Amino acid sequence: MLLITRDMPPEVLARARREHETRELRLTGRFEARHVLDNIAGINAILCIPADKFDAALIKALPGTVKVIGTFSVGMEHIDLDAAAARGIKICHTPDVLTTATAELSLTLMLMAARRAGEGERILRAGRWQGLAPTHHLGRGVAGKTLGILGMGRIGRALAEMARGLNMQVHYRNRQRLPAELEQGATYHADDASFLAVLDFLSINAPGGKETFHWLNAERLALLKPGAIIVNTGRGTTIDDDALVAALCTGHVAAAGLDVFANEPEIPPGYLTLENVVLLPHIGSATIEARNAMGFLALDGIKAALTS
Ligand code: 8YV
Repeated sequence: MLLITRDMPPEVLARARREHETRELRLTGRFEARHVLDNIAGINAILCIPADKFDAALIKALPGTVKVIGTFSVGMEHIDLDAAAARGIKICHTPDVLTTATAELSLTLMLMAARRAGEGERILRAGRWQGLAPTHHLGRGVAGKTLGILGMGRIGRALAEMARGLNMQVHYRNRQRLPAELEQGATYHADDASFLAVLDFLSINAPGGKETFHWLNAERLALLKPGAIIVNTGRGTTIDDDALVAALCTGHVAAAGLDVFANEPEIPPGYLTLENVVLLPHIGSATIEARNAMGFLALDGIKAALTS
């Protein structure tokens, strides 16, 4: 029997019901281990999302019937992979199929932040627009500017391709330098200081977890050129929010576009009152096409794990 923690797109749910007996929790908001443990009898597979924290304690408490956990995400930092391996529980996730959707959202945030789109819409909706004026609501263009990508994996590379189409110069920081055919002319930086110093825009497309925790802290923010713009569709934990709020207040960082937050659905209150921040509710992969493909891929992985 398949335990599904959250509501799923209709076509995904229909396929899950055809292939499995299902127990559907339709959880919303904060996850607690008891949500799974109270409903685990007879379960051999689980379909979850990044908000569902499968830490070592929860994995240890799962019964031996559980053979696989499929996550409806490319990110896997919410699952203790070592604990799962120790229990012989297989893990599957949904890479590739959300690459374009997530890169498109990084680009959306970049353009929204650069052109002050959120702020402009708020002015209109509040009835505060006084008409077109040559000096009104000036933003920044992206053409000819330097985009730095932290994390040049599948999503980072898809964003780089889009940015080249906008005539941006792409620089990147990554665990290792990519081969030329993947680099496509992007400039690799072996250290943070040389990377941050040349950027007009910084896009975070790296995974979460310990390795990237608070990577963008006060020290690295200070290395950015004044007036840089930052977007994040990776994980909220990569940014030290207090430091970014401070940099947005002084204008050292001109604007930011954020789709992910450390303690979702909580938004650090400092962002809420700032006009120069675009805030979106973790919708990087939220296209009908990507979400269906993610569900199908997770179900493929679950089936393969149960039949191998
Ligand atoms: C997920 C994500 O689609 O794939 C990931 O790692 O963060 C998202 O794009 C979303 O969290 C729904 O599971």
